[in-house]
Amino acid sequence: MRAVAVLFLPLLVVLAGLAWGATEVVEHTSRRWAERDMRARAELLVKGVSEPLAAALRRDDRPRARKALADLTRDERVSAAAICDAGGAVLASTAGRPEVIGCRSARARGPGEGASAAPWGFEALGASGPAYVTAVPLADDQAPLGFVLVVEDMGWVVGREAQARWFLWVAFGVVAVAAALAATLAVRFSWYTWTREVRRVLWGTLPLAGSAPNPAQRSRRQFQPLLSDVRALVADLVAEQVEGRAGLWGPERLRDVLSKHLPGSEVIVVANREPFSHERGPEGEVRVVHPASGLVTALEPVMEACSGTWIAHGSGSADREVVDRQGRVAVPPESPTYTLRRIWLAAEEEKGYYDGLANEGLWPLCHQAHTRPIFRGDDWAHYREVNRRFADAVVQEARGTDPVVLVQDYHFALLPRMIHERLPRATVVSFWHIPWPGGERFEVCPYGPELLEGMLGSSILGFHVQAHCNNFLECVDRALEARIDRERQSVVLGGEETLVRAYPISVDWPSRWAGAAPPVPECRAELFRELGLPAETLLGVGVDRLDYTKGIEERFLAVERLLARFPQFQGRFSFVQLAAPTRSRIPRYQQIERSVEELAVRINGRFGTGAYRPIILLRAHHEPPAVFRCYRAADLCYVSSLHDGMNLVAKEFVAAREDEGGVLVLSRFTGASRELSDALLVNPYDLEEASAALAAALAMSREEQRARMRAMRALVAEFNVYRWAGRMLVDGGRLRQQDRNRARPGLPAVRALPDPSARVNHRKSE
Ligand code: ADQ
Repeated sequence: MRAVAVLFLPLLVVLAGLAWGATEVVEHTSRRWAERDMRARAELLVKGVSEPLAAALRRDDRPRARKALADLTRDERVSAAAICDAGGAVLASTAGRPEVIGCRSARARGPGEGASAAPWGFEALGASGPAYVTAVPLADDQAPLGFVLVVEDMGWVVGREAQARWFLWVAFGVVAVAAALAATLAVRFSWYTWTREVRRVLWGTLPLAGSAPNPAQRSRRQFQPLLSDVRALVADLVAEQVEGRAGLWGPERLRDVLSKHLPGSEVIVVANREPFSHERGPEGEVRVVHPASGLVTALEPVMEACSGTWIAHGSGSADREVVDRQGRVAVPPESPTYTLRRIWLAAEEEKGYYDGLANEGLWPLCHQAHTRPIFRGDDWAHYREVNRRFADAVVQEARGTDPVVLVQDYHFALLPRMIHERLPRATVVSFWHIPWPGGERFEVCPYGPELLEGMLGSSILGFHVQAHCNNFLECVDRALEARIDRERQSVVLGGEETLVRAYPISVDWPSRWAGAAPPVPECRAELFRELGLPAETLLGVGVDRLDYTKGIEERFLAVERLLARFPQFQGRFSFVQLAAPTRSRIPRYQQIERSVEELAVRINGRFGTGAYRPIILLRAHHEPPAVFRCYRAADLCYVSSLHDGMNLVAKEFVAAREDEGGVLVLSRFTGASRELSDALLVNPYDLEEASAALAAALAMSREEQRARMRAMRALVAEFNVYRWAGRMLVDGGRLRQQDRNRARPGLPAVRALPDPSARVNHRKSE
């Protein structure tokens, strides 16, 4: 109703304005027409008696003039008349001529001496109201003789105008009412259509609270592009509302979410990488190491917030020495809050599952970084077997029948289905931390359908960005006989639905490592001292595992190009690269380690002088305090990934800079570039663009740095890792509730287990 009033009132005002304007125009025009008519009529009347009047004027014959004037006033509209001589004196006048209508005043309103002898007229106040006075000139052959004043009553004109005005107002009133009715109906109709469509969208949005929408109720095509945006928004709003709180996410809120949405649930994380490894040091001591891994960076604070169990491959040299008989150890070592369960893998298992299928097959398959994927039958067998062993561990660790299992990454594509088959009441939320390739590219993988089926054992399957979700759906479409619901962003396989959603990963906020670090100037002074850099040095930083997808070679080449193009930076700019060796048993990684080192040597040979080194390559794993010190000491951070699911280094750099200083130069091919649009975004292959961005970063004013950094910090603060985990867990909780509701007696079990023997039928026939 308010919408109708909002539309109707302006309409009414506009119509009233139009009515007023129209009456003005009509009155003015009809008045002009009436005056013209009255002048014509007066002229005609005067013409009829012009002879006696002209004679009376010539001879100054007043009785004759009066008689002729009396003839004039016989016309019903003429109330009075007078005859004036050429000098403007009244020669004769009928009775009833008002004093104000005189010969001199009439002459003064006329066209003046020597003007044409056309009649002229004017309005005046007559004896019985408004009157129109027409002056009709009289002349003989030689000269003007004078003029005749004809006073016509204007009552009829005024009456006609009032009538026209009344008609107009009535007409506009009718139009206003009709328009209001039409507007009301239109608004009601379109509002109904919109709300009906939005209701449909929302209904489809709350996938976790209802069954799949009836095809007959599908939203219209024009709403399709809006669907995912509206869905995401509504899901967020609903989540905020359900939680009854807004503001930044943190460990406490995450704990609240867990207790509200997954009350009494145990959380089990499965990841290849452990959050802490125990290594034997050179003096025989056991050291705790934080692995260089984005996944660990993201999940460790989550586990601390919600306790539970983390199941991972025990890969540290002293890992076995600190666990109990079941391979369990409480972590973090300094103040334990959750359990780490280690799985031991034989060397050949590790080689086949981890080095082989996962890192020589799936990693290059999913990243567009021009390294050919390698698929070996043995590796695939090990991959399946190791996935099965982790499934066993999940079953062993589960205290109840319905844990929430968070399956992490490309090492465990088969695990979700294995868990689902053994713990059908478990809620399996999987997250794929790397990009997902397009359909054509994925088809080179000989085990594609099995991988997809395995992943579709998840209740929820998460990727960093929507594009990866879309790619996944495309692959399912090409490889499996599954129903894809693009509106709900889900896949139904064997009667079971998996939601496919984008959950952009992030870092903890406020960053504990930044909080624990010394102030920025101190970090800078310490690092400069350690590296032997002069105080005025401009410093760039890169932090990566030594992986070919990270574009470290392209980064060094961009630094070289910067120094060649902008010689003013020679001797003044150094780039420190923290490079953690990774997957070193794989030949491609040995090759990248070599080529990165050779490149650093070549560039240092070309531009280095004395103690000055343009590239400082620190080939080692660094603990987080050292990494954050570098972020805080640097003038810029360059993330040049050739393809990256998200890239947490970019977000860590932002989180590290509470001084709002420093510039982030970021590859467009990272997931992070979709969020951090205030970074200087570059194509890392384009050395001209990249070197220009580095130069711009080094020349950027403090104000601009601050403005950009402030915007990025606000974004990372809001979209932090607690939110990432919270969103997935809230969705998992809702899905779980939905399953429980359906499992109540008398209701059909929609998420029934598929028949494993029938699974081969899910493959699309060739
Ligand atoms: P990664 O490929 O491992 O992660 P990234 O997201 O950049 O990449 O995270 C790397 C992490 O390792 C950061 O926390 C960084 O501080 C740390 N690190 C890097 N080099 C280090 C070094 N030399 N010493 C010590 N620590 C170092 C995968 C995907 C990414 C995705 C994450 C999280 O490839 O796209 O962002 O998972 O989902």
